[in-house]
Amino acid sequence: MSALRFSDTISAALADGVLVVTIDNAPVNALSADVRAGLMAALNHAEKDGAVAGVVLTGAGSTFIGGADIKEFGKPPVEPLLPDVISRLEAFAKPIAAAINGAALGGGLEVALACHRRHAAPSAKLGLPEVKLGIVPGAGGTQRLPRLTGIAAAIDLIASGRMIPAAEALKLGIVDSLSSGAPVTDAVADIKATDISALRRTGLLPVPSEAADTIDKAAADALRKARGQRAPSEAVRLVHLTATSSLSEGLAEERRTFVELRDSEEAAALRHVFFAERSAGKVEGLEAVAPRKIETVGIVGTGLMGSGIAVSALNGGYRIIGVEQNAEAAEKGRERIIGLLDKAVQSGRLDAAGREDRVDRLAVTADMQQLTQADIVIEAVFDDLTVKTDLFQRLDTIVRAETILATNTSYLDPDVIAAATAWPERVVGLHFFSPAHIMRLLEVVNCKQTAPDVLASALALAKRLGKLPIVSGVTEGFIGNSIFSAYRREAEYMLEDGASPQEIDAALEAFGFPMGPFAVFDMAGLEIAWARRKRQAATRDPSERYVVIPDRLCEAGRFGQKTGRGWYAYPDGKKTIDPDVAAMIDAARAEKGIVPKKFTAEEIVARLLKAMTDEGNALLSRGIAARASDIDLVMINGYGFPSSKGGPMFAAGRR
Ligand code: T1G
Repeated sequence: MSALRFSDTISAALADGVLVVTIDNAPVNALSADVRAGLMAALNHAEKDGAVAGVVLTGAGSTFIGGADIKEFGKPPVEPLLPDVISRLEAFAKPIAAAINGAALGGGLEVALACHRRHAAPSAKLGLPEVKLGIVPGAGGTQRLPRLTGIAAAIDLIASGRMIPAAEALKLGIVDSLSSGAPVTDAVADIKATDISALRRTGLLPVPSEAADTIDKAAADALRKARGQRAPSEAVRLVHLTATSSLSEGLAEERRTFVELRDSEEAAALRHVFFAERSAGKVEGLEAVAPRKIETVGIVGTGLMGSGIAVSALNGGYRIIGVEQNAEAAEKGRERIIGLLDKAVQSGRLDAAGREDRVDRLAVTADMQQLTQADIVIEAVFDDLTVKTDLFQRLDTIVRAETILATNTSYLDPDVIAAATAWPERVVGLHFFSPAHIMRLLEVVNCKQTAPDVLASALALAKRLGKLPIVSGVTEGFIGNSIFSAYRREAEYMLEDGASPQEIDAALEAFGFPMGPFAVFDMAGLEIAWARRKRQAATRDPSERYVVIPDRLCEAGRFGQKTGRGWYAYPDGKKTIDPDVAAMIDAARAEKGIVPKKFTAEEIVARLLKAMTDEGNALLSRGIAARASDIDLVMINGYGFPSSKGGPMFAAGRR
């Protein structure tokens, strides 16, 4: 087979009269300018060479094509543009087949859709995830996919941006076959057997007819899930166009919409989040450090947090040894963990075999000696310093020397916990967010004495748990709660200065938070912060402004939703404004001689954003957070900051 090279990333070989073109653009074969130019050159060659009966496109490595090159966004476009390459593919006079060897996403799937045939490896994933970047497919996805799947299925896939396995793509008519061997082999055979005169050009296929209410339901579901984000609703509109417009009209409208969205602030924010997630958990100098082998995870305490951590670890394929204080508590803990697995089965997230496999890997016992088998022990016991240090000192006498000890503390100082043990270098913080089997965010706390390979092991564990690991240095509240405390403090200051709880909440909800701060405090319970404020009272800086209003609420037994009253009243569970709270706020202002001021929603957002970014900048300058984008990810994934705004640091212009 003669090897040909058309660009740095595009090579080809003639196999049995078929030109097999390979895209090799590590790490994900993104459709960079070099890939696009190489593909055009390969097509020019295939067109002229009489020995070429047809073309097969495939990707090098484990990805077919991971999409357009997101790194090119925001830069001047370079010819040939992807839509031009795709139109050329579809109109090609000789048959072209896609051999989908791995993920075909975004522009990658759009390239495959423009080919005349598609053969996928069973392990391949396919999807049009553009809406997750605040854009819509910009190279024919909204116009060609419906011609294979019908409008309703196309709306669901494009508006959700979800990836589907090759088997589902086969069922939907997106691919023509699942390859038992190499997709390239099937694709070459298919090309040789193709009747040139009957080439199927996706864009020229009629849109399959389907019941109007099927389409309407798909559209309604998609818009509901979009929660006001613009890209999904534009995607729905563009897919609908296929029912009434020609391919060229639809492609033109799709391109116009794509360019407009691509240049939007929301798309820039979501691209920031995309790249932020890929740099999270990277610690300079740690790349060369080998993590310790972890297969068995010990979890002391199988309450709310411990059981969630256990399910997360079971999902990661680990063996779990849960430990409780006595046999009865152990049985309760086991039931709690299995109950969570049963919920996953009921919701269709887990099948029966997966449940059985997890139960087989689970043991919950009152015998702490079992932890000699553990490679890491995570404590999820009551957040009290004596309880935790006693436990770690006891574990020192039980676990093996290379076993890692991880504390899940939210507010205690893990350096103090580590210092109480015989080998502080094996202690690390793993601050899970509740519910631990659902929340992706995991703060990995790098204590003063944590050994590099222990930190590397914690990050490897986090990745296998499917978590988003953010490394934090040691400070009270680590990254997330430090910033949330600053946010809460500023909200209380604004309350005292003249804004009402409902005005502050409304402003933040209009900005994109699912709930404003006061509604969040009522949901979480006011007594937790109250207990902390009372603990800190003796050491509080008397010169620091202190707002007594939350204490007044707690002294009146108003702890939030659970007591039916907090910042709001909850008659029959419905949140309502409570005039008693307004009176308490007025009284507190009067005691300080504060004349209440009016604030606009913009002023409220700006002031709370500044409080978060001031704290964020302080954490960066102290080395608690490694990068501004880590802070953005913590606030988006742990505290409801809208990803469409990119996080507090991005929203405030700190990239
Ligand atoms: N462009 C540029 N770089 C990309 C990229 C892309 N599309 N996808 C990934 N990377 C980088 C990533 O930043 C990281 O870099 C490395 O590749 C590994 O990524 C016209 C306009 C393909 C499933 O949204 O979902 O097509 O940190 O850690 O876990 O309509 O990457 O190593 O320097 O995620 O194996 C649509 C995005 C684009 C797919 C592989 N496509 N990528 O996962 O690796 S818009 C997407 C992914 C578009 C068209 C529109 C995943 C993956 P670094 P990774 P992975």
